[in-house]
Amino acid sequence: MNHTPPPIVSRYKGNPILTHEDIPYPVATVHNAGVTKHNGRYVMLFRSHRENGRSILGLADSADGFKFVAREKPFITPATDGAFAEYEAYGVEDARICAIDDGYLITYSAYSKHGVRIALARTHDFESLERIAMISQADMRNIVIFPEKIDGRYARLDRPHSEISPWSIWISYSEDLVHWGDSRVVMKPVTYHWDEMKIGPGATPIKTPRGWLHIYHGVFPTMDGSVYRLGVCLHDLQDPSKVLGVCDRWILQPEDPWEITGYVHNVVFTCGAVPEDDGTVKIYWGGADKVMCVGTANLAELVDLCLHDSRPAF
Ligand code: BMA
Repeated sequence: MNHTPPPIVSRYKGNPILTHEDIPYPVATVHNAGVTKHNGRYVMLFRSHRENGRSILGLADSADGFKFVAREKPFITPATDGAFAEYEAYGVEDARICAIDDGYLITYSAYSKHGVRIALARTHDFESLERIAMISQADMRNIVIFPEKIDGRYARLDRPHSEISPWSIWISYSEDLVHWGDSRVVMKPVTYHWDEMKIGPGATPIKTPRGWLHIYHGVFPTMDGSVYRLGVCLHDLQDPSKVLGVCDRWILQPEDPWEITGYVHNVVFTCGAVPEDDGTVKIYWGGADKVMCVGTANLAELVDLCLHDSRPAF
């Protein structure tokens, strides 16, 4: 008898959907992509390691969200002049896309000899890009911006580093997208739990009738290195600093060969998910920091898991 429960996330049979072999310029990996819909088509902003170990961001387009074609040239490479150049010199990584106002905000990790911090840029058409500001100091990764203002302010989930506490998810607010503050911690790893080592924001939060659904990553340390998995939590619609529930279980863990072995083994890592009109959500993840994968889940089921199979946010 088979006692395996049906998977929460159904993997697409054609995974991996994009690899370095599909890219028309030399790269070693394709992973950790932000994804959104623009004019009815899917746009994927993926990260690639160059063969010097530093990363750039490229674009791929799709009509159905499964079959993507990469563009001829990368979209974001480290700035070579101006205020951003000093902080992007070691590469740009892990972009998230937030559709808001009349365009798309892009947050990405900027690496340099000064550490890692987050840059904010905007596009209206995925053809041209305007860099807006560096929106954190060093030691911050994984910023996702809520796709609506809350009480007149932009809101974001972020992940500062800390030596005292395991790395946790915080919330911050801004009136102008440039200056952020009013920060407080909203969710922490739980000891001897699948996410006990660190957690970080994943995909741009999705609005549902019962709250903002956030797909995040959690890390567990083992004798064989760390394992990256995905989980879900739900934030209050009016006050997203309130976590209404965190699903006790992971929703996705490395299982396919290209998730177990690659550039960094045992990693599934998300930077983007696209909700569909039929109540499903397409979740995109990097497999082993090497390839891009996609799977489908039911949004109401994910919300139920947060509310009815939950562990404390702290
Ligand atoms: C994190 C980030 C991610 C990466 C993950 C697994 O710290 O660097 O970009 O996917 O590690 O290597």
